Amino acid sequence: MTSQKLYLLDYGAGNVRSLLNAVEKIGYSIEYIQTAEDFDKADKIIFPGVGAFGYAMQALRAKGFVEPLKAYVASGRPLMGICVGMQVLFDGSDESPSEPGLGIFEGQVKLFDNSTKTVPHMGWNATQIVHSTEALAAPALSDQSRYYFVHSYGVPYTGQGSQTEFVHSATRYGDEVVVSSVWKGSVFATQFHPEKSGAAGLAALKSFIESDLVRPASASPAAPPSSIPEAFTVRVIACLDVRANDVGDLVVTKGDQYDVRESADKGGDVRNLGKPVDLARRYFDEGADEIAFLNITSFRNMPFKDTPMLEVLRQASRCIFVPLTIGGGVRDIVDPDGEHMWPAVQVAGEYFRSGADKVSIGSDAVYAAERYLKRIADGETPLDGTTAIEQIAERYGRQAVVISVDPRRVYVSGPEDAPAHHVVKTAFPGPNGEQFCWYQCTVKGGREGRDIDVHQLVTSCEALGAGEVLLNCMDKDGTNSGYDLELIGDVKKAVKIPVIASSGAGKPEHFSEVVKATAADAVLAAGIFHRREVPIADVKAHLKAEGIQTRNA
Ligand code: 1PR
Repeated sequence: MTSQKLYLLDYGAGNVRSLLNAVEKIGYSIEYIQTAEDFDKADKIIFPGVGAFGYAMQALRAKGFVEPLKAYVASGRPLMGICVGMQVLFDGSDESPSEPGLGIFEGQVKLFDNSTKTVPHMGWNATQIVHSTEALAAPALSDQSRYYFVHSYGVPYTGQGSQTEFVHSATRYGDEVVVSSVWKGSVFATQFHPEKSGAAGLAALKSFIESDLVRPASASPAAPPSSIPEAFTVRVIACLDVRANDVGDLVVTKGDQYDVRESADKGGDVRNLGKPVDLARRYFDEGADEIAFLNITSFRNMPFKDTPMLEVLRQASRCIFVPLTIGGGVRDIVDPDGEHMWPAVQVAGEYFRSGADKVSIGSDAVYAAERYLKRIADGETPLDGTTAIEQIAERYGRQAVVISVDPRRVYVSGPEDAPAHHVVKTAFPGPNGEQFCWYQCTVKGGREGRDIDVHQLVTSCEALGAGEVLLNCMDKDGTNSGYDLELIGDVKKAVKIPVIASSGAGKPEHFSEVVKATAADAVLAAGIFHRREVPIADVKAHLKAEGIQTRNA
């Protein structure tokens, strides 16, 4: 395939690796716009958006890009904005009230209401084309497809006034309908991430690149917000626990209640279920909505730059076009030479630059929550900006920060036996008939229990700025006996951010059960996918049959 050039607006937006990979995948190369003069030579620009509205506008201004960008648009040359790259085309955002937007489109970006739903809006949703322009070459969005959204702010869709001239599609998220793409003249922009939206997203990107897509100037009647259907889906996530085995090969392994070694009579080796990139690629092809790699031993004995997970991410992100999460060892690190220090935010930055979309933090989230609670108990300001969660959320947005929780049950006779903890009544009594339990958080891959419960952990981490909870359960991990519904339901009620149900999936019915019983936002499994016991397609078909919307890959 010939490699043609596209221009990418480089304003330091963080992770553009996924976009580069997607553009290359469809046969094009990227040249960066790094100075105001570079706008003159550009004939097709992609304007990526990562992070916050204010950060993006400040960066555009600092680079002297605001006027050249407006002039470029006025000249009628094509521009495609993505996510925050769409939002900054509007007048302004409640996210950064002091930073005016580019004002190319009329309207204000507003925060979603989290009293009625989980925020961020994170996952796969439909885009409903709202205008009746008989366009010869409309950007290729399909009403039948789902696209990957991740944002806490959006432009409310009204279908009135100037919106009839530029709104291309709208998307319902619970009780709100937002603009999901705009198209006017030769400006096309999406709130979702085409580069993370599988085949449908690549098709949207390709249609922008390969056609002229000039929308006729006349306004046309637009569909009313009430006509936009709910189409948000539950995400199905494949999780790969990765470590080196005893002969030094990097393998996907799988624990049984976190024990990843075969029994002694089978040799006691680390279980080997395949190669990380190969398996992840298989899951992408089979329709996984997201893939998580957990580096379960953190490779503590080598310089961080040499950690094999960076190369795993680089390779995986070249062939996988759904969100990738990386966990394990996201904290302040000192290299074995004792000299080179990597603050957690830099560790995360290396992962993002290698192709990750989110980082997950396990042990360090527990320590951060402990310090947060202590500051409250001591009457100090609870947020001091020193934790990895705060720093990564501030730099890359909270949607990029997942906390991975490894709890286990501690049975008690009643709440009075654990007054410092959030005790729940259980329908599954303990070994001595105990009717109650609390969920103790652990660190170091479950090897050390701490005096903090899951409720304390997730609420503290949400306050610190985490954007999502990956909720494992040591008692259920690898058992195939179904998710811990009591744990997940309890956490789901405690936070507004998305909760991923993990540990224990054994058959398709377990997935629908956990969604119906707890309203989990995503369902994750490992063992049954690795061992090919249940294909991802069967899980999705079952969810659909149970009335739960999923994405068709
Ligand atoms: O503490 O920030 O370095 O992160 C370490 C990460 O490694 C954490 O996310 C922790 O959950 C993970 N981890 C550490 N040790 C293990 C282990 O298994 N020995 N894996 C481990 C945890 C649990 C799930 C698993 C689900 C689904 N794995 O991710 O994939 O339980 O399994 P199933 O469907 O087979 O039941 P840090």
